[in-house]
Amino acid sequence: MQIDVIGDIHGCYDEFVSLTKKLGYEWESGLPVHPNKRKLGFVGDLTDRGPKSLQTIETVFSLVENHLAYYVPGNHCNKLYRFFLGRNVQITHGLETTVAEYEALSPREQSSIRKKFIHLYENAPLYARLDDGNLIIAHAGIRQDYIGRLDKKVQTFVLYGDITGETNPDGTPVRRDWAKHYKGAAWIVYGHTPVSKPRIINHTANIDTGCVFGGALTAFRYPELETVSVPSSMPHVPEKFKTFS
Ligand SMILES: [Mn+2]
Repeated sequence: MQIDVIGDIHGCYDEFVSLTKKLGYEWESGLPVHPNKRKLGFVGDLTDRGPKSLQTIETVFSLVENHLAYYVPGNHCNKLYRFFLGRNVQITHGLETTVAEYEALSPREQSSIRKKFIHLYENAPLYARLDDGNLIIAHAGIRQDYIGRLDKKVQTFVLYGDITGETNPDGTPVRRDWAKHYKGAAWIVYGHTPVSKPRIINHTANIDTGCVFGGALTAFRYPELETVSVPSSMPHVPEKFKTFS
């Protein structure tokens, strides 16, 4: 199969459109369609902080419904899902921008987008195993020995990364560098931790190049194993980008 996996969009819809055009997708139908029948993949975190979260949901929903894309959820998707279910979630960490877009809609439009997102989320796998297991898309990645499992431990890892439960001095969770120790043959394509350049090691590719923090939006092309990026229009927030030793 041929697929272009897109990193964390976080409402940066205009960059998403630019990236798909750079990858050769055509928008005549209102959706990005590739003349060579390539598909799109999404690592999750479609919404929050950026300007066009709801338009991003609309487009990804339609792509998945039309079998043009694969989507797996991120931690921001999980929180938005719980918000749409009416659960008592904190409207923080960027969710406030998505909620503000939502609250500006008419009740009818609210109902439409809420139903679409709930449908998208409830029908998404925790992570996607594609190309006979040679390609895995998982929001924060996945350890080799977790592949095939769906239990709570794996859910936490896939949505939040290899967290220790401790926090850094700046309040962010401590995340272990699982990719450094990955020894599998399958390619793991993921996002979640913003990096200034795509980080490709040991058949893992972190393609969250921090678009919403002024970095870039990146795609990983499979089976070519190449990345393609477009610059962000957002202000640059350098402290949001992780560096690895
Ligand atoms: Mn995330």
